[in-house]
Amino acid sequence: MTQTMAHETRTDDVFPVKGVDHLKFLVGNAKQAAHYYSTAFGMTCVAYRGPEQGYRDHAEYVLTSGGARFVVTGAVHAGAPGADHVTKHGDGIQDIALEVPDVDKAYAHAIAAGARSVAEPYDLKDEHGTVRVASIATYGDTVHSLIDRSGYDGPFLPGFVSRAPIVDRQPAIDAGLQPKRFFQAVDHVVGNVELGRMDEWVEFYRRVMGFTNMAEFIGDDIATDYSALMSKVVADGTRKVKFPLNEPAVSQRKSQIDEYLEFYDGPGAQHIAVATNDIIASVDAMRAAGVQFLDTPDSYYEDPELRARIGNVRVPIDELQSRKILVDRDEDGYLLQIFTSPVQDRPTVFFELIERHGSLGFGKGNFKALFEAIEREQERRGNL
Ligand code: TYF
Ligand code: FE
Repeated sequence: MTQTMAHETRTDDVFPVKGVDHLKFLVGNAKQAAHYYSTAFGMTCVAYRGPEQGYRDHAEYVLTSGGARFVVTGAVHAGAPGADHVTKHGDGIQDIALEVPDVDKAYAHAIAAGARSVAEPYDLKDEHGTVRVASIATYGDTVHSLIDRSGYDGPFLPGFVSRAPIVDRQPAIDAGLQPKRFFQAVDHVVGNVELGRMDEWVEFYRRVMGFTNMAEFIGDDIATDYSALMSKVVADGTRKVKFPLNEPAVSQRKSQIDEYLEFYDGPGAQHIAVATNDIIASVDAMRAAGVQFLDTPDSYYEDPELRARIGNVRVPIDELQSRKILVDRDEDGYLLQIFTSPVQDRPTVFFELIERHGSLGFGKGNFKALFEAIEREQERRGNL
């Protein structure tokens, strides 16, 4: 079944990272995407840049929830950079930007280790200060921008202006109808890569960023039994940044990863897991706003083996069952998690809500139930 491997000990950090700086989504309609993340994900729009600022190519909205920051970018004319990204991939994540203490050092290390350059280090400046940025390529058309914002105190990046939230959630918060925040951080970002390439990408993150293989991964037998995928997790030295990497496994039916690769037209970011302190409140608020989550059959909650294994969690199992929230326990603690359906018409990018209580895992005990749920949706789409 699932195998374990000791986390490699590290003596020096060749590529220190402070965390995920932001996730940049290239979308067909940034105005509506910003509205969706405001209403359905409870995020706050804090900054904007567009034609009004003399920025001719895109409209860009910056949304935050605690420490999580999304940027949704839409082209405003046909020839704008990135317009072809949306044509090819649909709405998707083009940049998984990392905050680093020293952009030049990190970039030099990455390039020396064989990473492909997307942008050499440069400065962005305005009245709020200077931000140093560089970018390197990762899987598919996805990039990692490297960002040092220590010399800047503005709303996002030089050129962006502060703006008022798109929706005023305060009345709903005051009435107890919504939590203040639906989530407070990005927990992990998962990449889907081509068949047979997973180990190359694990090696890429090791060589280029000094990331190490985390204990949990999905081995061969689990893949052929039911999941039709293989997965390994790489993380930075502090384990603040965690990147699971999936590849399709050869199986009778079309793997969920094959379906993604077909509809995204290549490798890309598959799901964003966001960390919440109250998954019950978050799921209720998101469902009320129309977000659809994967279904979990009642048999999952009625399984005596599962009940025995998970023991007591902070809420009665009924509370999880009525909301289809999954639960998993390992030697360090437990976690609660739930997955949305894809958030665009293509069966590509989706989200996960995760509430951790000690567990550092990814819910391996739920893979069977989860993958069966995904396969039921694949079947409905006619892609199995
Ligand atoms: O990030 C993870 O590993 C879990 C499980 O296609 C998972 O969220 C893995 C692959 C997948 C969906 C979820
Ligand atoms: Fe996940």
